[in-house]
Amino acid sequence: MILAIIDNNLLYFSIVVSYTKKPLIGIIMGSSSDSRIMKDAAEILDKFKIKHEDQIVSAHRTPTRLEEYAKHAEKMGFKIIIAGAGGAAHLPGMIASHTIIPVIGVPIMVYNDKQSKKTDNSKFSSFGGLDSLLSISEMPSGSPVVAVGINKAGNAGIYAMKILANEFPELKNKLRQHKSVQHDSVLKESEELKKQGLSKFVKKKFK
Ligand code: RP5
Repeated sequence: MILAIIDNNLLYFSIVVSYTKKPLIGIIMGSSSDSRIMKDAAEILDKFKIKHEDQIVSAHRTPTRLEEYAKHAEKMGFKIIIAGAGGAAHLPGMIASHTIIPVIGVPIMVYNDKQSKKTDNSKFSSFGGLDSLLSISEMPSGSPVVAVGINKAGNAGIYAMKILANEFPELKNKLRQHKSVQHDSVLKESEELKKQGLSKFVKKKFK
């Protein structure tokens, strides 16, 4: 949509981008093994009809691609990049160093999905994801990346929506609705707990 804005007798034409028309968020992850966690970000964005483009970009295995991706993201006009990585999680920080687009980092606890022998624990994070969290959050002064909790990709999706809501006011109502659904579901569970008593409630809920 093109809007004409009259300000002090000057006529400006402003292009208003709808949040439903083109991808506004780039979701990237260091490996296909991160996809099971990163899908939570995609799911929340899909639920609120926010388009996103998803790719695998590895800071260590595809360093030149990482630089190309930063250019691609700027060209695409992404407003936010959500970047997930495990272990020595350099992807969010390195992407942030190549672009001015805000980056939300998702620290991922490394699993051993790709191991042929599922009993081989060699790829399991010895640090429970803290390695990744610190790699993402401890960026040097002047080069910030925000980090959500370990494996909390869904929160990255919600936070991205909150940033977008500054530009697309329709999203503000959707975020308010989201809060109210959460509120109601806590009340409903509390009522059930009160009615059934703690022991029965736990048995039923976690059987
Ligand atoms: C990181 O190494 C990735 O982000 C992933 O979390 C982890 C393990 O990757 P794979 O060896 O399973 O591909 O760079």
